[in-house]
This record gives sequence, C-alpha cells and structure tokens, in this order.
Amino acid sequence: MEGNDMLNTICLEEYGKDLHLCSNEECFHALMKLVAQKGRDRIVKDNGRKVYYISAEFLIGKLLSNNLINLGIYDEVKEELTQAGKNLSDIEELEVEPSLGNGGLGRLAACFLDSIANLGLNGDGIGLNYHLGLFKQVFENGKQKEVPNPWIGKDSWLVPTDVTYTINFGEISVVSRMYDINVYGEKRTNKLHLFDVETVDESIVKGDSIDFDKSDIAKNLTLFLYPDDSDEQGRLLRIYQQYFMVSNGARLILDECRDKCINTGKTFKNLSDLAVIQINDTHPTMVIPELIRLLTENGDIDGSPITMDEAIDIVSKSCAYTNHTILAEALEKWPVDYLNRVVPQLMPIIKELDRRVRKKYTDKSVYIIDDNNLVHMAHIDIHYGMSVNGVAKLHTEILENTELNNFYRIYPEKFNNKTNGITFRRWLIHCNNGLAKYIETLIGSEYRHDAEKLKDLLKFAGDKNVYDNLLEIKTDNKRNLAEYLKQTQGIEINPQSIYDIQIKRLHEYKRQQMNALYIIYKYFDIKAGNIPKTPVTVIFGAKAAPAYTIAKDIIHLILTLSKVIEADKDVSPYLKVVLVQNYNVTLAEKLIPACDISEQISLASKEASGTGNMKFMLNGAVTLGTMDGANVEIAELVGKDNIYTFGATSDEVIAHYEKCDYNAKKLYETDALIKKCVDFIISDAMLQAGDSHSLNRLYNEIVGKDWFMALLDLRSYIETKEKALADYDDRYAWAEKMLVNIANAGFFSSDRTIRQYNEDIWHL
Ligand code: CR6
Repeated sequence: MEGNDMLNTICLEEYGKDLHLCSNEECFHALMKLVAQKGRDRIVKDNGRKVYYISAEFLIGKLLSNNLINLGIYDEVKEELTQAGKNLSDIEELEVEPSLGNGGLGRLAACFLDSIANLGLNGDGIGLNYHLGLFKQVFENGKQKEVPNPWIGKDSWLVPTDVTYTINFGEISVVSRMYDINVYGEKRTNKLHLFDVETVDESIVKGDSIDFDKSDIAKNLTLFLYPDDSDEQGRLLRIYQQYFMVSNGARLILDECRDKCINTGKTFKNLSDLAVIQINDTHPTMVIPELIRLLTENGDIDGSPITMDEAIDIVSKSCAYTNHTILAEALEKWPVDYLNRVVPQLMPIIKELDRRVRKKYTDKSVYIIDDNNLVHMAHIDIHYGMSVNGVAKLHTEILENTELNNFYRIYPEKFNNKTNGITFRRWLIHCNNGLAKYIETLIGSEYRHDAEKLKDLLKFAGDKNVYDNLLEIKTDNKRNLAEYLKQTQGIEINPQSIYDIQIKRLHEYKRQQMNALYIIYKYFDIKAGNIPKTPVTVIFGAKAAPAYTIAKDIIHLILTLSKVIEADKDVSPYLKVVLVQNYNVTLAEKLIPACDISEQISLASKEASGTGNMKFMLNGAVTLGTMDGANVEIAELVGKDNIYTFGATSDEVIAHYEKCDYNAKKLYETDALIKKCVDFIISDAMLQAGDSHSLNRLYNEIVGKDWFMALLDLRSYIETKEKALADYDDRYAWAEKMLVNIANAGFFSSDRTIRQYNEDIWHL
C-alpha cells in the first residue's frame, strides 16, 4: 500500500469497489482493517518486566480516530477520505462508544494505556467485558431514567482469544473467555484484556430497564458495570465480579510469567522481575490473596512447593496500589460473611494476612479485619503492596497526614504521589485538531512528543494576531458544539454566549447544587435589571448513580431550573441552563474544546485530583475552582491572574469536619442572599414546573445538612464567578489567559505521569 490509496486498496479487496463508491459502514469496516494491518507491525515480543494495570473500569471512548492518530496515519487517511468525497467525522458517528467505565478513574486507566503504548513500554490492561456497561441516561419528565447501554456490535474492536479459565466460586463455577482490544502506540501495540463469562445472557434484563435477576451469576456476571448494590444480592454480585476479574487476571499473569521463566531460567520466586501489578483503587484488591493462593496451592513452575512466607513475599514485591479517594464511604469494606459465601477459598488467606498484621501492630485501625468483621480492602493493599500512591499533590498530602496517617507512620517509604494526567493525543490532537494544528504553526510539532514544549507558546504573549486566532478557533468550536447539540439532542444554544461548563459524575461533593444556586442568584440579578453584556450558557453533563437519591434530586433541580428560566422571557435571552443527556467521552470531546469557563468547584479536600480540569485547561478554558485536587497544581502553574479560585481551604474544611462545627442552617438563616437562593428551590414557580417531593427533599437536605458545605462557599463562588464573567468581555485579556493555560498544560500529559510511575514504581 503506497501513498494516498491505503484505504482504497482495502475497499477493492473487501468489496471489489473503489472507496468513493463505498457506504460509510463499509468505510468504517475498511478503516478497522487498515488499523489492524498497520498495528500488526508494532507487536513487540513480550519479554522482560511487564506492568499489568488492573481496573474495574476502562473508559476508552471511541477508538477509530485515536487509533489512526497513534498509528501516525490520521492526516493521510483523512485526506484520502476527503478526496473520495467522504468525511471522517460522519464515519466516526457510526462507531458506538464502548461502555466500560464510569468516571475519572476509568478514563484515567484509558489515558494510561495510551501513554504506556506510546512510550513503548510493556504493559497491558486487565478488566471485564461488560455487555451493557454503565447505564445509558435518558431524561423523562425532568428526571433521570436508566436504560441498558449495549455497545458490542458487529464491527467491534474486541478480538476473541483462546484464553479461557474455569473460575470457582463458593457455590458455582463459570468458564471465562478473554477478549482483547489492541492499544496502539507510536512504538508498540499493547493489549487491553477483557474477561467475559461464556454463559452471559442479556435476555435476563427486564425490558428497557437495568433490572435483572441478581442471583443468576452465570448469566449476569458481565452484564453491567457497578450493578445496583443497595441490597445484599447486589453487593454479593460486586464481589463475584471482582473475584472473576482478579482470578482471571492472576492466572493470565502467572501463565505469561511461566513462559518467560522457561525462556530465562527464572522461577516464580522471581515474579517481581517479570510482573508488576498496578491495582487501580480497591476493586482489584483480591488479586493479592488470589495470587498467594495460586502460588501456595500450585507451587513453582517445576512443581516444587512455595510456602506461605515465600508467596506473601513474592506477591508483596509485585503489587502496587493507587488510591483515588478520601471519601470514607467509597473505601470498600466487605463483610467476612459475604466473602465466605462467594470466595471461601480466599478467606483463610485473608485471615492469615490479618493475623500477621495483628502480630506486629497493636493499633487496631490498621487491622485488615475489624471488630465488626469487615475486611478493609485498602488495608490489604497497603500492608501487602510495595507502593501506595495518591493522584495529586494535595491528595497525597492528605493521605499521608490525615486519612492514612497510621499507615504512613508504619511505611513512609511506600507512599508517593503521582499527579494524574491526560493523553494529549485524544484530548487535543483528536478533539481539537484546529487548535493542535495552529499550535504547530507557532512552535512546531515537537510538543506532540514533549508536552513541556507547549511553554514555547508563552513567546506569543501579547501578540494580538495570535489572540485573534485563538479566539477564532474557540468560536468555531463553540459553533460546532451548538450544531452538534442541536442535531443530537435538540438543544439550542447561542454560540455568542459564554459557555460555562461543569461535566463530571453527579455527586454532592462536586457541588453541582452550588452551581445551581449561582444560577438562581443570576436569575434574580437579571430580573432586577442587571443585564449581562454577554449572555451566559451554563452547561452540565452528569450521570447520577441509580440509588443516589439526592444526586437525582440535583438533576431534577437543574432540569427544572432550565425549564423555568427558558419560560421567563425577561431572563432567557441572557441566561440559559442546559443539562446534556447521557454525558460520555464522545460528548466530552465536543464540549471541552468549546468551553470558556471550566467549573471545578468541589469542596476542598474531597476531589482527589480531577482530570477534566486538565482537559479544559489544555483546550484554552479558564478554571473557576476551589483549591482542591489538581486545581492546586493548575493554580501554581498558571499564576493567580489566569485562574479564578475561591472558597474554604482544605485545612479549613478538614477542621470543620473534625470539630463538627459546620452549621448550614445558621448560614441560611443569617445570610439573606443565601436564603433567597435556597428558598427559590421550593418557590411556586419551581414547584409548578417540577416535582414537589424531590425539590422539597433537596431543600431540606441543603438547609438541614449540606454535608459538603455548598452554603459555606456560595458567597465567594458568586463573587468570583461574576468577576470571571465580567473579565470575559475584555477579549484580549481573556485570550491571554487562554494562552497561558494552554502553554502550561504540558505537565498534565499522562506521558509525564506514566514516566513517573515507571521510574518510581514499575522499573520496566
Ligand atoms: N471519581 C476521583 O474522585 C480522580 C479520579 C482519577 C476519582 C477523581 O478526583 O481524578 O478518581 N476517584 O484518579 C474514584 O473514582 C474513587 C474519580 O474518578
């Protein structure tokens, strides 16, 4: 295949006709073939040490364009398609986004796989092949409804393999099969291994719901990611899923290492020379006792026995743990009784691990099994892994000094920080090709390999011509988003307005409710005659966990506000509220390049890092945020003139929790502005437009509890947001902020993060 007819050649082979005569479906299929051909050359022999990134989620997004970019043929292919009268984005629309992830943790895993392959490192992902994935969100009567999200179609990137295992649980056994998705890097092709159960049966799902028989494990095991766990059956199912993932993973790892041992004269005693296992949050924690079990039960590669002491030593040197949260309710603790039922073979090992901890330490807070017979999964990771890392500087500090301080004092050498990152190949070159190309005209293409080179953009500070171009690219992206939302969701937004965007999972600590209270403030302000110079569009995207009532109430609040404001002709020309349906990676790729103001307003100390904040910055949005997670590092990089920060500090917040002295009711009663905004939630206008039960429940929650202190920061939030909106009108001053943000985003490349993981933990 030569020059500009790579695709045409495939079309002739496959369909016996030229590219320009093929349908978009045929083009998509041909493109998949082309990717497979090109990627084959980059399969590198798996020898030496390899990292296995085990994760319950991989939020990989559509793959076509990214694969073309990573294989270095994107521009050529686009050109060939254009010549043939075809459009790559139209073809891309046919691809269904894989539904294998939920939020930041899953997207991080996907960015990491991309960087591992692009840096030429030996590393594969291990996870599950959920058929219906995370639910799809639809809005009905101003409320979220969850429906299944089937994504595996006839043209899928999944490749079935011959690898299968029998996985035994307490009461049943199932047979697994491994499916692979190739991860193409500039230097090598790695794999994402997704395990599935052969007997999975989508027909057990009831109608267009996410309801199914939770006890039928052989059929339901790989249907959904994070199935509802509000009842016991649901919690047991989560343990089934976790064990299925790690038992398959552990066996694959040992099989691959066995082959390498035979070639190199090593044994399982040298496992840590051959494999390092990065445990992404606690969902894969059972890989530790499972590996110990397999080693002690089956012995070494020559069949010689491995003792418990030896097995623990081997595994402890090979496993590393990443913590992604300090929210206590998100740290998994499983009842001994559940584990006994689902994985009885692991309980003796977990008890032995706990016994050893108890023998060494008197401090009960570091035990694995507590007085209530709960198994603390993170404690297994910390005692029996070689590394514990947080995901942003502040987060790691909080782990060391507060949340995990008891462990930090025992194992200071294990703790380290790895500030998260994002792959620029997806989050700039793919999603904002116009900006990527423009940057190239200014500073050359080196930044694609060395993101720190973006700093060269600072040379153009003050250059009005550059500012004009940056603003024009932003306006184009805003127009594209408006067009896309109109076509796909029937939503109309004004491209001349300021796009203020908050997209992330719905959670009280992320404080979408505080943003909603700002909107209420602004509504009153406009009604009072303060017409903003530039209209504002506040855009949200968020799914709420199906059993999280208050999160769903917040969704209802936003949708109801949107309706009330739309209907008010005094206000609607100047303020619009939009909640996009089924926020996912594909939508993020359209929203982020179009954003002016990036909302990162979590309660300080609660957002471990955030990664959306990095994507917005890279695409020239200005952050409006609290000093939380990676916002702190963004602020350090761009300086105070190029970010809007507000609100209580993490120390102040932690002190409030320690002293239990936060009182929302008092703030509500003593601050008339706060009261006015909160009261609007249950005003006549709102109750007429929405559901009184839901709005009242949310009102009571905010006034009576407000666990994540939205009212504490509301005033400073309003003031700071008003300042940002006013500053927007000085277009060149704003463009300078954009430039400084883009120029300083290099640090947040996941290539940097992965280099650090490799230097400090993996040593590949
Ligand atoms: N929700 C953190 O909350 C972080 C990602 C990736 C999260 C978020 O701040 O950026 O992980 N944590 O490290 C968990 O999922 C437990 C997230 O995505």
